[in-house]
Amino acid sequence: MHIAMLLLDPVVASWSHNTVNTFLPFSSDFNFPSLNNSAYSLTLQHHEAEKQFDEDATPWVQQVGLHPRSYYFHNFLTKAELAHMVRIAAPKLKRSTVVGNDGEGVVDDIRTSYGMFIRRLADPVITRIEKRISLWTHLPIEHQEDIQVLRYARGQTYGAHYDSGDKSNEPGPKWRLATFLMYLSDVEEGGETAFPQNSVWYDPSIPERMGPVSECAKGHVAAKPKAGDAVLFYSFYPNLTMDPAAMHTGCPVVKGVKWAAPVWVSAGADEE
Ligand SMILES: O=C(O)CCC(=O)C(=O)O
Repeated sequence: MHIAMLLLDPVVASWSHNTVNTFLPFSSDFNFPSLNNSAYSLTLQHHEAEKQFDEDATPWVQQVGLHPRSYYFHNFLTKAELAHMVRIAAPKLKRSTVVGNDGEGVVDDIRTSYGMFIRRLADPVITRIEKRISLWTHLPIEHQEDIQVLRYARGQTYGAHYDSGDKSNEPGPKWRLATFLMYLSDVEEGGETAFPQNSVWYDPSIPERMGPVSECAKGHVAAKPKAGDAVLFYSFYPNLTMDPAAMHTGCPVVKGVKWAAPVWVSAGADEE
């Protein structure tokens, strides 16, 4: 019973940065019941993975939100990859915009960060990251928009918003199924990505294990920025209706600086 649950647990999986392995379910508590051969070898693999687990290096993923469906990727980027993105972005930052009524970018107080876009497939490092995002969202790389790199100084924020509308909405981007948001820095305080609209934790013990968060994130499903980690959430249910709980905010940075890199992934290929 216990081992069956372990083998089928879809919540936690690990991978390596350059190759994508078979899912290795990760759990710290099991003993060795009698098993058939294939289950036994998977158990041994799992045992090996567990011995080598390094909190600051081993990539693994956990579901954080039931609503919206959201997943936290620990150690998604290597230090070299995140430094590469910051190096490209730093000299090119401009005040971030939102999509206006005519589809053009407009400056708005709801979004006070600075940012820029890195062209898709810009170089081998960017391509490798985009391929990894494609593998983990299970959505084709052509459906990704350019990676955006954002820098938030103290007090800067992105107020509560949806990344996508559907056909029933007025102007603005549509059919962005998923957002994959990479964190390129730690933040001393604040800067969480929080879901303030009736979000529900996957497991009610997660917030306590996550530790203190700023006022803006309290009481909501939230992800705390950590350099190299990422959060993935889906703005639509599998039946293609919008998930109201996908409303999210980049909480104000209280202390430190936040670097983040969102990628929007749409239902269709990006035409740019
Ligand atoms: O910075 C964040 O945590 C959120 C960013 C965001 O909401 C966005 O770029 O759509």
